[in-house]
Amino acid sequence: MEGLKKDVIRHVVSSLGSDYASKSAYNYYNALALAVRDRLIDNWIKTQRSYYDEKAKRVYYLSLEYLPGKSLMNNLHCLGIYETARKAMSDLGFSLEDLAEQEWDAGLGNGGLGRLASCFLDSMATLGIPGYGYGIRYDYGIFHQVIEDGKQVEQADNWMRVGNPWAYERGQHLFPVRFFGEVKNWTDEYGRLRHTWTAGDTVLAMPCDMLVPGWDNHHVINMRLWSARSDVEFDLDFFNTGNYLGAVEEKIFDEKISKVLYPSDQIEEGRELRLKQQYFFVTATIQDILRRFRKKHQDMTELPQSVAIQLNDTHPAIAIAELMRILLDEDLLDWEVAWDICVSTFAYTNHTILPEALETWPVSLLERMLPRHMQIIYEINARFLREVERVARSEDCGQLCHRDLDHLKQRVSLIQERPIKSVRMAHLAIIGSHSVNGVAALHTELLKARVFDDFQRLYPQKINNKTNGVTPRRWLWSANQPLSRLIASHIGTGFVRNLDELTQLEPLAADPAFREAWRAAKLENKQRLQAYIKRKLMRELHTEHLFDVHIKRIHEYKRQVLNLLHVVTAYNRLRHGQAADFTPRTVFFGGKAAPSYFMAKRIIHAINAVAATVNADSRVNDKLQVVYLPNYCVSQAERVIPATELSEQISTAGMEASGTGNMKFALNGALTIGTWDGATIEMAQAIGPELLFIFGMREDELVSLRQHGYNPMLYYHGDEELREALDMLRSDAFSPGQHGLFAPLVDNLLHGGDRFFVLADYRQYLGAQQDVGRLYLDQEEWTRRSILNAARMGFFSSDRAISQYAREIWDVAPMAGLQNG
Ligand code: 26M
Repeated sequence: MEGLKKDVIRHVVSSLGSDYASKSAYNYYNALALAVRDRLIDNWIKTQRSYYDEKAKRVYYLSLEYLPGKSLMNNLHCLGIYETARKAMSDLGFSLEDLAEQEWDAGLGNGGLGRLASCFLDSMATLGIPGYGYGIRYDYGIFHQVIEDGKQVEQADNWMRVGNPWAYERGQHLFPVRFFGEVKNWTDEYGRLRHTWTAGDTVLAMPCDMLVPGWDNHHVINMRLWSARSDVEFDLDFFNTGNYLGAVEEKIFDEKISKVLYPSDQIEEGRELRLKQQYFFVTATIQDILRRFRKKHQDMTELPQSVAIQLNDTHPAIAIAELMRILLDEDLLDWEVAWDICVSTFAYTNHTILPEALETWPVSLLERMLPRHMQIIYEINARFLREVERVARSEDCGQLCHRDLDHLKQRVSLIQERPIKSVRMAHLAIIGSHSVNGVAALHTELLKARVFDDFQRLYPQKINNKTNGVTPRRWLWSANQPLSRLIASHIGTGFVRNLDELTQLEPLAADPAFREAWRAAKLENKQRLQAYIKRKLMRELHTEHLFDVHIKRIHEYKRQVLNLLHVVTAYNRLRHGQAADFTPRTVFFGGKAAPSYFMAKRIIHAINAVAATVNADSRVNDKLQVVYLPNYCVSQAERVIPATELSEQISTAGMEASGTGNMKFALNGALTIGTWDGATIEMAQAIGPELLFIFGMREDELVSLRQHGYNPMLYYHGDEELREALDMLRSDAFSPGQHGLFAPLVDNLLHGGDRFFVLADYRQYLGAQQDVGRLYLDQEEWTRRSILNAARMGFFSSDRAISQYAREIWDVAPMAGLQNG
């Protein structure tokens, strides 16, 4: 402890240039972070050396998004110095918890996809897998959300304004990135046609490294984020022409590339700068991968034995064309050889089946910005379509007439003709990879049977499932110390590394003393949230209420509106005196809407309007409260999830690829109210469906309802409570003086086809909520179920997920000797 104290004081003085006697929390947080980083870097260097020594196969995880959140507490726990740090800082006059609050969340992602990437890095480090995360260091992460007059307002997230003590910026290791220009043809010594991409604009990519430690094992891996730097200052011509201000303007223009994270998920916007971001990040990453590879290899055909590249959705899929370009134009390999290397190296994970989220880029844009890549994509497509024709003809399917073959080719082509000629990035990713995986069992089945059915027939071995998982280090041990300590006092701490060990809790579910201790831990978390809400929102929570929580991105398919209709109905029952047996509850909502997503923003407004009405109504507000948590983010999730008793996972069946929040809640002892969707299905199977509150139509039932003609009006006319709730929303019951404010929301349900079947599931949802309320009155039974839920969550560790990727996709093994310290 004395060592750490000395290091902290030294950093306050010599790294931060401050007087250690002026006790600024900000300085002491930064100094502590630097002292922790010192302890990580030694292990990082040793880890990297061991990869070279053992000629280990490396895994590269390419993702446009990461959501690490705050690093301090997690790193202290992983290094096993949390207690030491707590005492050291307390000696210096600080509470560690307060210091940790000084850190800004690294919010370099939108939601599930980005957080999954961060959980996966944690698991690679813990399992001792030679992994690297590659991404972009956005200057501005996901926007900061404030709620003004009930509406979302976005503010810039300048997360590095005060510096980032965790990152190593490596300004000397720059990689060139080219755009635009033209392709020149030439003939090589064997008379083969060759291509060279020349001229165009050049930007530089600067690496920033953030270290990711494993749990108690001295293994530290790297998240390398690229930041755009102009090459103007390196090119004296720019200044020598005398146009000084012009040169500086160009510098600013270049550096725009890594300026901001696009704040939308599920909706594709097709902006030119977004494509620039993708290629910028991809080419820098591939250059870095090949640089490392070439240190020990000359023969490029050995690449797949040394390197696995995982594409996190299609966002980095241009990497396939980029690696082809290098192998063809720089290494001068033959097409077939280069293509085999690519397919054996790449693997692709799909995270959504919503059609509006499938990425396409206009051919005209690609031709201009990346002319050589567009040529290569055309060539990939031509060869692929010939192959499709060959397979289709060779197959013994007499029914396959030419007409069908033409249709098949149109459907699977990399190029889509309408509405404008574009490249389908998912098709590129599928053809260029040896593995295509979905993120939960149902999701993968839907990929095979619906979205990518043609590819499933062409390559029956390619599509596979890897159900998502979450890291128990952050989402149980670090976020929920009261519960973790209780668990550890009965079964030891092995569960942090091997989550299956939680099954040892099962017998304790029958033990009244353990149940009481479990409830006490939960209450402590509820009180901690209560204090936080009081501080931030100046509201008083009732900790004896059932805490019912719905936090995630705001999206129609996630059906926050269904939850809201339950709240309005509960409100009406209470007002009308028809709810004598109502179990008091507080309903929490939280989440960001894409700034361009009109309906999602209106949903936020509606939630806040209902909240204001309910909370102000003294007839009901001792029994029902609604809280909107502004600026939902990773560190907020870490506070809210441990305090949650009921987890809302109520997406339209078939639409949530997996969900990972669902796992974090159950791991922390919340019960789930949910639909038969995503990984919630597998959770129900692992836990026992009778221990969750499952309701609603299933995916196949929705397909047939859609086919037979779904008429939301039938539900409106047939259900008095539903009609009352919708009529209130449409009138100005929740928006006094602003008539029609929420009409778009209601119209969308009644006259817009209710694409997400809110009305179809309403009555069943109310029934399930009734069951929830009733069970909560029996605290012994509720607690028993809560314990069993957590006890059976072992499968949903990201360690299990990563082990499956390593074995079944990457063909890598954990490093010997590094796994256990
Ligand atoms: C696309 C174009 C332009 C800008 C942004 C995007 C974009 C960004 C993120 C599109 C989709 C994005 O993420 C999708 C996502 O988060 N999917 C979620 O992935 C989780 C991890 O697998 C799953 O658990 C969720 O069910 C799934 O919705």
